[in-house]
Amino acid sequence: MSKAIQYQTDPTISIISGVCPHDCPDSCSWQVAVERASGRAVDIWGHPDHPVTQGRLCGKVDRYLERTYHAGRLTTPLKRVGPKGSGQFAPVPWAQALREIGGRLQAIIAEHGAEAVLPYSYAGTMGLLQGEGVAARFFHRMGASQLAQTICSEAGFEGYCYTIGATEGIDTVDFAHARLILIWGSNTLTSNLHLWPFVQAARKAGARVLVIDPARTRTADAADEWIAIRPGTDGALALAMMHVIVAEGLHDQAYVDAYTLGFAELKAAVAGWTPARAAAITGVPAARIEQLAREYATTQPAAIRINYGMQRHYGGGMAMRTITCLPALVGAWRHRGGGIQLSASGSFRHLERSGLFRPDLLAGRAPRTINMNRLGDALSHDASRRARAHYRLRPVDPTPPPDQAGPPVMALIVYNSNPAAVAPDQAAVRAGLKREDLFTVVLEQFQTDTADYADYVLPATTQLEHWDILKPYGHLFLALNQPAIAPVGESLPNSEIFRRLAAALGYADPCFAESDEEMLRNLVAAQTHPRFAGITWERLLAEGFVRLNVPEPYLPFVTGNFPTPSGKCEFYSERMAADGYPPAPVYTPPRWADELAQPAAAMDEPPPLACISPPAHSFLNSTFVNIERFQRREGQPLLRLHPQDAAARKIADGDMVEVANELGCVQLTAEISDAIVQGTVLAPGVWWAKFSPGGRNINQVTPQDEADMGAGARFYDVLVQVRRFE
Ligand SMILES: Nc1nc2c(c(=O)[nH]1)N[C@H]1C(S)=C(S)[C@@H](COP(=O)(O)OP(=O)(O)OC[C@H]3O[C@@H](n4cnc5c(=O)[nH]c(N)nc54)[C@H](O)[C@@H]3O)O[C@H]1N2
Ligand SMILES: Nc1nc2c(c(=O)[nH]1)N[C@H]1C(S)=C(S)[C@@H](COP(=O)(O)OP(=O)(O)OC[C@H]3O[C@@H](n4cnc5c(=O)[nH]c(N)nc54)[C@H](O)[C@@H]3O)O[C@H]1N2
Ligand SMILES: [Mo]
Repeated sequence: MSKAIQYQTDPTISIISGVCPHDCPDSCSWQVAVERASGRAVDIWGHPDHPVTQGRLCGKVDRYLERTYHAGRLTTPLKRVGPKGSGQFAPVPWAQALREIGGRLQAIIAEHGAEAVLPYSYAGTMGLLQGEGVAARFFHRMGASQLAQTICSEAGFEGYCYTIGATEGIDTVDFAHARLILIWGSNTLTSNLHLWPFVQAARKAGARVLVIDPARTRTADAADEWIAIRPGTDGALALAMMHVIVAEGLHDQAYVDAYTLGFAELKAAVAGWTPARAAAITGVPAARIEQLAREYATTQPAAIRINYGMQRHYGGGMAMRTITCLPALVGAWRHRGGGIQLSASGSFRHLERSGLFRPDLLAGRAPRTINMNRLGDALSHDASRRARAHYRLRPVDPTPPPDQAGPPVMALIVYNSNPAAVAPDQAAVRAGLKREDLFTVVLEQFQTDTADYADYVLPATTQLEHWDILKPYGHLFLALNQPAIAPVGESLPNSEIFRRLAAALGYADPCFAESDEEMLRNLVAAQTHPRFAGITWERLLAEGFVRLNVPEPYLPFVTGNFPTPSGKCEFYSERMAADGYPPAPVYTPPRWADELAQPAAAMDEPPPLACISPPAHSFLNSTFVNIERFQRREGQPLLRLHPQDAAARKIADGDMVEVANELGCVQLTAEISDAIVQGTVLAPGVWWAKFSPGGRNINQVTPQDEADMGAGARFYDVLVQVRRFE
C-alpha cells in the first residue's frame, strides 16, 4: 500500500503536496503527512502520480524531516559578538536586527553608492519566489551590484546554445526508447537518480549504456561499459568520433542537408582528428574510439545524457559545443529517444518573469555585474582585482580599466548559497569575508561556513514552511509547493525577509506589499506563451504539478526548427565568430594539461596530478553535510588516487595526504582505488570547511579563473601536488 493511500484513510493526518527545492534536475514532487493536532510533519514521500518522481525520493530527501527538524536549525536572528569568522553570535529580536541592518545599508549606500552592496546567491532553493523573487525586486530597487550566476553550468550552457539554440533536448521519459545511451560527464545514480528508471527500461529492451567519465562512478559500475577519459578532453573524443563518422560515410546526409548549417566546415574541422590523435589526448584507445563512433552512428535511437561534470574545465564550453553536433550529424533527432539532453531549462525559456523580478525598478540605472566565481577578487580593495571580477561573458567582452571597477564591496548579502565552502579560491574568499570593514548579512537555515563570517544571520524557512513554484531543469513539469508546517522557530521565508528589509530601507513601492500567494498567482496568470496554456493556479493547487504544453511525445528537432539564428543545427556559427570564438568545432585543451606540459622546476617529486571534485553521493553541494546520517555515510573528506599514482608517492590507503597548488592546500584521507584514471585524483565534495581537517576544503585549490564560455567555473580543471602528510 502506498503511503498516500495509507495516510488518506487516517483522520488525524492531512496530506500536503510540494516539490523538492534543491539544485538537482529531478525536482521531485512530494507529499507530506502532517499530524493535524500538533501541526508536525511526520512523513514525506515521492508523489505517486508524478511521471518522473514515480513515488520515490532520493536517499537525502527521503529523510528530509531530519533536516527540517534538525537541532542545528537557526531559529532566531543572530548578531555577531566575536571576531569576524569566529562564529560567535548572540540572538537578537527581528525588529532590532532589521533596524540595525537597514541603518548600516543606508549608511553604506550614502557613502559609497548602491553598487557597494553585492547580493550573493545561488540555488539553495530553485524556487522562483524564494530563489530570486523578492530578492530581485529588493536589489533592483536599491540599484545594488548584480550577480552573474556562473558557478555551475554557464560554459556548457553557452556551448550547447551555440550549436542547438536553447537548452532543449530529449524528454527524460523518452530515454526509455533509446537503443544506445551515452552517459557523458554525468553521475546519474547520484545527481539525477530519476532518469535511471528510464535508462533501465531501455536496457530491458536491449539498449547498451556507456559511461564516459574519468571516474568509475556508481553509474559506470551499473552500466554496460565505463569509457575512462582524462578530464577536460571530451572535445577531442567527439572530434575523432565525427572524423570516423564522416570518413566512413555513416552520417545522415538527408538530415544534415535539410537541418544543419556548415557541414563542409565541420568536415574540414574533423579531418585531422584521427582516433590515434584523440587517443593520445583522452587516454581512450584509438580502436575504442573508432568502434564507439560506428556504434553511435549506426544504432538508433541513440541518446546522449550529457551533464555539467564535463564542462567545469577551461575548454568546457567548446567541448559541449562540439559534442552537441553529434546527434544532428547522425540524424538521431529524428527518433523518439534520440538526440541529446543537457537540461530542460530551455523548454521553459518563454516563462515571463519580469512581473516577479521587476527589473523596471532599476529605473534606468545599469549597475555593474559581478562574476560570482570571482567573489575573492570582488571583495578586494585592489581595484584591478575588482575589475577582473566584472562579468565577461565572451572573449570580446573587455576587462574594464581599474578606475572603472566601481566602488569596493562594502556590504554582502548572502542567501541560498554557502560561498565560504563552495566558491573557488577559498583563501581569497575568506580573506574578503574577514575584512573588518565588510558588512555581511547571511540568510540561512543552518550555521554554515559562510554564516560564521556574518555580522547578522537571519533564520530562513525550509521548503516545508513556505510557498513556491519550481521550474525544473530535468523534466517538463512545473510544480507548486504548498507549506506543510508553520515556520520552525522565528524563521521566515526569504520573501518575507526581503520584504521586511525593504521596509527597513523605506522602500514604499506597492510590490513589497504583495503576499507570497499573490505573487505566485500573478506569475502563473502572466504567462501568455502557448507552452503555458492550461497551466493555471487552480490546477497547480489541485494537482501539484502540470506538464508544459508541448506535444507528447516531445521530439523538438525531428524536422529541424532549431532555435538558432539560422533555424538549423549550427556546425558553423556566425554568432561564435562575432563573439570571438572559432566558428567551427575545435579542441580547447584543459589548463591542467597545458600546465603539466611546462618544464618542471624541481624534479625531486613526481609530476602533479589533475584534480576533480564531483559531488559526494549523500551531499548536495554543501547541503546535507551537517546532517549526521549523511556525514556518517560519507565518513570523512577523501582523495581517491589511482594505485600507480599512490605508489609513486609512497602513499598507502588511509594515509593523510596534502593536496596543494599555488592557491592553497588541503588535507584529505587517501583512498586508493582503480576507479579513477591514472594521473587524476578525485575529492568528493563539497564538505563544509569546518568539518574538514584544518578547517579547509577542496576549494582551497580551485581557481577563480573563467572557463572559455559564459565566465563559467573551472572546478575540475586543477593541477595539484599530492604528498603524504606527516
Ligand atoms: N546527490 C547529489 N545530486 C546532485 C548534486 C550533488 O551535489 N549531490 N549537485 C546538483 C548540481 S548543483 C548539479 S550542477 C548536478 C551536477 O551533476 P552532473 O552534471 O552530473 O555533474 P557532476 O556530478 O559534477 O559530474 C558528473 C560526472 O562527471 C565526471 N567528470 C568530471 N570531469 C569530467 C570530464 O572532463 N569529462 C567527463 N566525461 N566527465 C567528467 C565526474 O567524475 C562525475 O562522475 O547535480 C545535481 N545533483
Ligand atoms: N569543488 C567543488 N565546488 C563546487 C562544486 C563541485 O562540484 N566541486 N559544485 C558547484 C556547483 S555545481 C554548484 S551549483 C555550487 C552550489 O553552491 P550553492 O548554491 O551555494 O549550494 P549549497 O552548497 O547547497 O548551499 C546552498 C545553501 O542555501 C541554503 N538554503 C536552502 N534553501 C534556502 C532558503 O530557502 N533560504 C535561505 N536563505 N537559504 C536556503 C542551504 O542551507 C545551503 O547552505 O557549488 C559549486 N562548488
Ligand atoms: Mo550545480
